[in-house]
Amino acid sequence: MSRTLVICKPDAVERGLTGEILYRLERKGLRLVAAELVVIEAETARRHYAEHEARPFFTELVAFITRSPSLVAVVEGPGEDTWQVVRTLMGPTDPAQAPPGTIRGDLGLLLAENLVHGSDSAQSADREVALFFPSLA
Ligand code: 3AN
Repeated sequence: MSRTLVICKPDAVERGLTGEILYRLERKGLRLVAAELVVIEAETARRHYAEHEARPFFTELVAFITRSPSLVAVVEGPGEDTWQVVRTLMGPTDPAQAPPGTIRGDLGLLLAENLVHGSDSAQSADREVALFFPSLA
């Protein structure tokens, strides 16, 4: 069993797509372990996206993820690669390039508003679950 962090970002909440996104994860067979609708604090966002700190879009990224509530969740699956299962369901970063059948491919168009975040490795999953849900660490 392993767990990973999923964020239905502000664009997903604003567009009323959190049910659709969680539905896809649950239908796949992943189990919801924790979920919270919350406006992510700027400091938490900066820590979450620390690897992008030097990138030109960092300020924009933090402003976007903190602009309105996100649905932050932890999901669990039977294998060691739950993070990868979620990434496959999400599709590539740029929704315009994401194939049909994926969350981003079916529901998104904009790189900066790509609906969903999923941890990108087992190590990131552990770090991100601990950041948003310290009681699960
Ligand atoms: P992913 O969300 O697929 O893990 P990352 O980790 O490369 O993608 O990027 C994190 C977030 O930063 C993306 N979800 C996207 O919203 C934003 N982002 C990535 N590249 C760019 C870019 N070139 N311009 C604007 N925003 C970007």
